[in-house]
Amino acid sequence: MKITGARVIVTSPGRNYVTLKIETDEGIYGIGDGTLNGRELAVASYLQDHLCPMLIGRDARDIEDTWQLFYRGAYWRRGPVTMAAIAAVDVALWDIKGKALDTPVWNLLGGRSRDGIMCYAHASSRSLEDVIEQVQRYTAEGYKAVRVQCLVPGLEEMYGIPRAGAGRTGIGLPYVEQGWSTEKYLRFAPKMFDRVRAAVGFDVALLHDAHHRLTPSQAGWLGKRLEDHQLLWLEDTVPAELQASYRVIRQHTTTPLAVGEVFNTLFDCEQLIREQLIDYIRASIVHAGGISHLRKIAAFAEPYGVRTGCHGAADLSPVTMGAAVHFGVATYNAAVQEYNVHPEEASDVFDWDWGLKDGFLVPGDRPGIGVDIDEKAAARFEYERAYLPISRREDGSVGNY
Ligand code: GCO
Ligand code: MG
Repeated sequence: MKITGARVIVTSPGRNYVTLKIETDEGIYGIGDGTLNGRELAVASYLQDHLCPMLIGRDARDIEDTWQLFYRGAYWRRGPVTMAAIAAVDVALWDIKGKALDTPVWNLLGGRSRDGIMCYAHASSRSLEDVIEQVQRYTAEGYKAVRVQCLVPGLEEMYGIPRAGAGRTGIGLPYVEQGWSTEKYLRFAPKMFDRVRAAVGFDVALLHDAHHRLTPSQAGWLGKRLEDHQLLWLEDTVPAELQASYRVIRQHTTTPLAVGEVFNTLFDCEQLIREQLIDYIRASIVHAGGISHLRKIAAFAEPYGVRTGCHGAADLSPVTMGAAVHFGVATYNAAVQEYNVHPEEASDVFDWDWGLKDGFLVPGDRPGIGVDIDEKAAARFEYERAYLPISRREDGSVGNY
């Protein structure tokens, strides 16, 4: 089965998405996601200018060989741009294989370990009362887990998840800057969980994201203070590249720790997993080299008791989410999948068969990954340059996003 075409579709139905479509001489095509929030065109060029020409004429069945060709063959390895581009190719080829064999991708990954993967929703607001109401609403809808984020009193903006449209406009700048104070955050976060747990009880799993803004000792203190609230996880406490920091954090708290949405390969988390410094690895299919590489991360983590809790913010397209659902039902140590509703217009462009059932994401029964793209509709939503907000600390210096 020869690859006859490979093209990149950049579209912005509510937000930017980069999709790769690979065509074969048997009339079967597959799609993969290469979206890298705020740096989308770098991946589009990497694919268009460098990988697509090499794909033409290759056998679409040889997924592993194609992965190795692009990873090892480039000499310049790793990094988010490279690994998102490789992921787009990889997922498109798994999609083709599923369609060629007339079977969903979970069946190619060893079959099901479960019928659906538990997901978590997002309660996020400027007001704590509103956050509590959101948790209650999600619980009533059947969600088993909810991430809790709230505006820190004394700060002007939320952090971590930009409000809709943020980043597209700034005052005199093409990007938005937001003030940050770790001290104010640390005073508030434990009280927030005191209030939320008192209101919603312990039947719902709660999660929280610190977005890389703490030092190891601050993280240890926060984790310790939150222990009685029994979080499912405390995410991204310190900058993710500081793997050794987790030794300090781990010695100070038993709150479960998650890290890794910005990781691109196993090498970014090898120490964290081998030393059992974390409980959940958050690497995603799109940013960690596709299904083929994420499987290897998961396989490495399994004997150490580390489970996956893959990133799934709205910048991870319905294509990645489709692949993630197959990965989540097939992979033994997949624990939870982040889930964020995509912008409404995304369903004009993408058509997917995965769905939400009682707090679990479940695959549909189409062959491949079960997601398609309407290229005509995609052309109606032109790319718009967008940036993630920049964080500035109270002393004026740039902080970690
Ligand atoms: C999460 C993430 C997101 C990221 C975003 C960056 O846990 O979902 O931290 O909120 O900030 O996906 O592109
Ligand atoms: Mg996060």
